[in-house]
Amino acid sequence: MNLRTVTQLGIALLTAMSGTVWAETVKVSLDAVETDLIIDNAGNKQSMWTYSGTVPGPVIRVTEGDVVEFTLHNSADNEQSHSIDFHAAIVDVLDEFASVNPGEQKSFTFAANHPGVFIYHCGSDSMAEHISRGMYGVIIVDPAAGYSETFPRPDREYVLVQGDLFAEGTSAEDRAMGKDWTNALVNGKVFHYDPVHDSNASLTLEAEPGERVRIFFVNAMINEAAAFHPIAGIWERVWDNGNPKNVRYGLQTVEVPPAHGMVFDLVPPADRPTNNALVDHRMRHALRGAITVLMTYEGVAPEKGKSELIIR
Ligand SMILES: [Cu+2]
Repeated sequence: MNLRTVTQLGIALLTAMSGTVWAETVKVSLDAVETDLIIDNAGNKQSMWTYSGTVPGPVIRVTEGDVVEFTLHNSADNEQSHSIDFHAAIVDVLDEFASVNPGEQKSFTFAANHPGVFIYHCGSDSMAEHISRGMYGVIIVDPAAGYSETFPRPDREYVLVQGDLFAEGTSAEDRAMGKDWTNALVNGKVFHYDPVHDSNASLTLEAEPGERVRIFFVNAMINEAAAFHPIAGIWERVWDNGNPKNVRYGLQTVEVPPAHGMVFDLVPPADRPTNNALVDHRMRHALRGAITVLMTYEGVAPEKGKSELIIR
């Protein structure tokens, strides 16, 4: 073994040891649940179709290189066939993403080889109806390389998923064509985190002044892009699709197309408490629910925007 080989072996070992990230097999299972859900801060309900009973469905978080062993259960109590389309997977639409009849289940595996923030959604007929009734969620694939100078570690993380609300009973065809659209949902509710525009709202996003706040934003609307802007702020960095290689700096408004996700960092001033309104600047969406307040102040509970509390 010559010196060069030893050096290469040493570098390889160091790389392996410092990476501290090892590919894992992650088991994930979701249930298709057709149920009535509260869709605003006043407690109004609507008939929704969901993954595991919430809109959006559970946040799935894996690391680049992991293998996801996935199972979708479709309860015999349901009336509809359902399916799942993971945008983080490279598979066969006619195989892995095929519909599952009520009373049946389907399992498949995929390797999460691309880092970023991806939507998952139902692809069963009519896809427009299944998505706009709530069958969508987020899978975050953290980069295997971890944090770096261009992809710094955030102090808080929040997931925001924007979706549609149509009038109860709107047909699949009308949904697809945008008829009887009533509201924009943020994490399943109208003005979910906006006590300014909705006196029934009790939640906001919170951080300490000067903290780096990372927003995993996914647009689950079926027809329209979201023009994401932090009122009274500037996106310090934005990563298209959430991939650390796709970094951009100092942006004001970023268009996020339907069924796409991006990662947005905001670093509010450190010397004073401030408020931002994270808004879809398309006024039709903003005024119908797509405004989220981020408050910064001293003394925010340390667990907010961490681990399980990146969505609530
Ligand atoms: Cu479905």
